Amino acid sequence: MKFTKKDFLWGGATAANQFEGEFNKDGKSLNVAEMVPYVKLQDRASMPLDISAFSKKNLEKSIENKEGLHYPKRIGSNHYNRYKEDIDLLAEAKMDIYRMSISWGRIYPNGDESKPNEKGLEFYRNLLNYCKQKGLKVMVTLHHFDTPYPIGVKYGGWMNKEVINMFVKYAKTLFTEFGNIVDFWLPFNEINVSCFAPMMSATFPEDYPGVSYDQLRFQTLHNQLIAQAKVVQLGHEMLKKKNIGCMIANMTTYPLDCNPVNIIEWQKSEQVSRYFFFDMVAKGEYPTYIIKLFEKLNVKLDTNPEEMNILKNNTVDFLSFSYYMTGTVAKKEEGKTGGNLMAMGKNPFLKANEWGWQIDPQGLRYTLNDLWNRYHLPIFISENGIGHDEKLNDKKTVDDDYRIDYMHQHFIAINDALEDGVDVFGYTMWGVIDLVSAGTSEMSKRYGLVYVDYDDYHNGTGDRFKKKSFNWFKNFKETFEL
Ligand code: BGP
Repeated sequence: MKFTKKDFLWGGATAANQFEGEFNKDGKSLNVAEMVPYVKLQDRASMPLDISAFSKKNLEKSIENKEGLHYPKRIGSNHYNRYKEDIDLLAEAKMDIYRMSISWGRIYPNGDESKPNEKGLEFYRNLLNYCKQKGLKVMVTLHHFDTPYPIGVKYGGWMNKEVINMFVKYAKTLFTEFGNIVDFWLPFNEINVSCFAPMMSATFPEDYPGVSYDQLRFQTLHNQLIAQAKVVQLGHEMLKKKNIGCMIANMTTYPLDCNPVNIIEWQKSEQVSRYFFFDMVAKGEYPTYIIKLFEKLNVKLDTNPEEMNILKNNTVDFLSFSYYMTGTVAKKEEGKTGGNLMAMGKNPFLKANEWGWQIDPQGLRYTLNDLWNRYHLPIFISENGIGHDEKLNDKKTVDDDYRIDYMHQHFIAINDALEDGVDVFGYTMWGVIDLVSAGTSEMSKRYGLVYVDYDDYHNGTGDRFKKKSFNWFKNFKETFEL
């Protein structure tokens, strides 16, 4: 049997801060994501990331880099200079869509300028036009962990409501410039990350003495949710299209077993770690379970009825999420594994990659059904894939059969969900051309169908080589058997 949905959009995804390089060219400012050094991990499965690395004090050292530390995201995969070659590869792989992000700091380096940086606009104009020339649809993320650092310094990051206005101004510029060539917009990548690590949105606890960490993380998220809703409102006015989503890091879990205490624990965890974020962007109001949580944590949001109306009236046109793994939840945890920000409970039925990320294609079918049943909105899977440490072989390729198997199983799960009646309309494979890992800052945690010749210290030519999975992807629509 073949995959039946003819107009399904298949493609690949990247993010500016992990892929472009040229971190200070043509007027661009540094962002928080680019300031975290690469530190060799002794034990890869010991993730998640140590978020204390994101303290302002630590990051400041990286501006002058007196300690000789290495910052892989500043060089990325040198896409800034090789974008034509990269887009050619996506077109050659017969992709329908490319998900990329625009770097805020290339357009408004300090956030508060009255005019955008023309050089930054020019780069993206050329890139987007080239995508169109090659027949690719484009999905653009406006914020992929890359709040410009100057916004952190001058405004204290996303705790400051002024940053909402700066972000809306940035969105307005992009809608004006590229509204006619971009097919889908995602104001935020994994918006819920700000709730787990507000420092990644330039909210540094050291700037807010006396304010609790819970207050910081929920207020940072709240301000981003308001920005998200305002960008939806603006997009609907300016673009006259319904093509705006919001991307959420989806961390599906199962109860460890059928012990009722574990079921209750799991249900609570699903609400707080998953449904909360989808509820906010799809239904536009704070759910009662979160209001109760705020009471318990003594979180008092700085907000007003006008903001609540904006949230309610400007919900997303489609749902979008990243899906890599699933985990388990129990009252008494039995051991944790994987995840770049949050570790998850182990599942004895699943295998994991080297970083402990548990591979679960069936879980994708479950997730798609679950979200469809809950929200009845079209769904786009904007990230999925498998990270592997790889080297080029003598034939200048990588025999990544595990990636082919991973894709095959997940594509079957998507087809199953379609058969179940879920309205899922597209998929972009993460890190389609090798790039620097968000969580580890390693180049050697590779996701691509295309190998990029750089190691963790950026030794190498940066040349691109097709892996075995590239050819599989190129042909799967014709040859794919379910
Ligand atoms: C998501 C991010 C991506 C990406 C991916 C894989 O959380 O949106 O930027 O990198 O996860 O994670 P990692 O690079 O840590 O393996």
